[in-house]
Amino acid sequence: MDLRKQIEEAAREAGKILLSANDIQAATDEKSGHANFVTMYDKKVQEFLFAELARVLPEASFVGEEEGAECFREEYRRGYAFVIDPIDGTTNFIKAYRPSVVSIGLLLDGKPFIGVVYNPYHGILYSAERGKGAYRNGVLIHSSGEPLERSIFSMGTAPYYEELTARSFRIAENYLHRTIDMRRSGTAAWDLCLLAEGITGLYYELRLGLWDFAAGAVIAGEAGCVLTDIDGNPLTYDGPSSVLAVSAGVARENYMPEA
Ligand code: LIP
Repeated sequence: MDLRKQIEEAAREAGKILLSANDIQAATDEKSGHANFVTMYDKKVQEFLFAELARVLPEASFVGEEEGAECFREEYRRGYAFVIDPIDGTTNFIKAYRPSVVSIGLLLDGKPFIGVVYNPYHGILYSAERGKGAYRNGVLIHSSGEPLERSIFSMGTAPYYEELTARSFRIAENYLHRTIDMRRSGTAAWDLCLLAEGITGLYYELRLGLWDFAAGAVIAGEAGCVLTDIDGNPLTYDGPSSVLAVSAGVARENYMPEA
């Protein structure tokens, strides 16, 4: 079975832990930052994936959201490095607001190589491998060809970083006047997949951990999207960043935020 298929299998198995979760509120702790929660299921899924994927690719290194620090060590720039968000959309998970997803990114020599995002609640799996296209449940997908004015956009509020709130909403107001309407899913990985599938035309968030966007960025990139930071600089994969991602159609025009 090829590497991407094996990672997809691991994501589906991890998804079963989310579906079997109960009494989530009692299993919840707070991390640093505003409304930044972690549940025992985030840790359980991360533990499972670290073990399972180490079996699949023994030479790989690992970085996961629940390791506690946005630690990107030098060794991740060489060879394979898994970048894992065991439950992207933890607040959604705690509040039973769907979806929350399992997000597994694989970097090769510090560059995005494979991405798998699995929504166990709706049985939807997105995956991509560099140079081989992006897929939704095994069907090839492409981003939208529509211009901004005929698109809906999604945004992330970067809720853990209150100093970013004012700018996040200035940009949202600016895009609301240039698009049809706005959506907020609560999970960056899912937002990037909806962009890849041509449902939205633009997604942005002013600060994300590498684990929030590593997998979704491969999927969106392979579906024809253009990804930068919020100021239009090339997206880097060595730590937290802002993300601005647009469809192939929107990429053809000036789409930078005017705020
Ligand atoms: C979440 C992101 C979401 C963002 C949240 C949070 P988590 O990731 O997916 O887009 O708005 O603040 O960062 O913490 O649930 O893995």
